[in-house]
Amino acid sequence: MSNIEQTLSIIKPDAVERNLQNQIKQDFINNGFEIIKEKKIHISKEEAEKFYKVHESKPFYNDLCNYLSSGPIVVMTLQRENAVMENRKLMGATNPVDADEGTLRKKYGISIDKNSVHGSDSLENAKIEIDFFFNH
Ligand code: IDP
Ligand code: MG
Repeated sequence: MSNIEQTLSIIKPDAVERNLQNQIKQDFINNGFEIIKEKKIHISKEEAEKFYKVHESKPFYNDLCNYLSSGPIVVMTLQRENAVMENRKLMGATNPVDADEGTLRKKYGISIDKNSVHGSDSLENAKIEIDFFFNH
């Protein structure tokens, strides 16, 4: 039984700055993801605050929003079987020092804030996040 899903992926400023986007896109393709939509953008602090609203109460919220709006990012809609969970597995743990060997955050992440990639954490949030970047 197939369960094709779409999820939202962001290549964060630290990775775009190091020109890693093609390598990371190839990692997605090698792991069975199809890149359905893609755009390179530079969002404002206000947009970052909206995107990360779930983290509003966290002590790192302000830094996080400054960071995501600090430079260009690449946002993508990725599609494959169980895309949400498979992307989370491919990304690895939030903190690169805890991420398993071979995961994107292990390979490319610099620190917990500069961890190179974002991925939706549920199918429900994937729909909201895809809508946020691609449907208005
Ligand atoms: P996730 O990106 O693995 O889903 P979340 O808990 O949703 O992790 O946090 C969103 C982002 O906020 C993380 O990717 C990371 O960059 C940043 N972040 C999370 N926890 C901390 C922290 O304790 N200090 C600084 N930044 C953090
Ligand atoms: Mg998250």
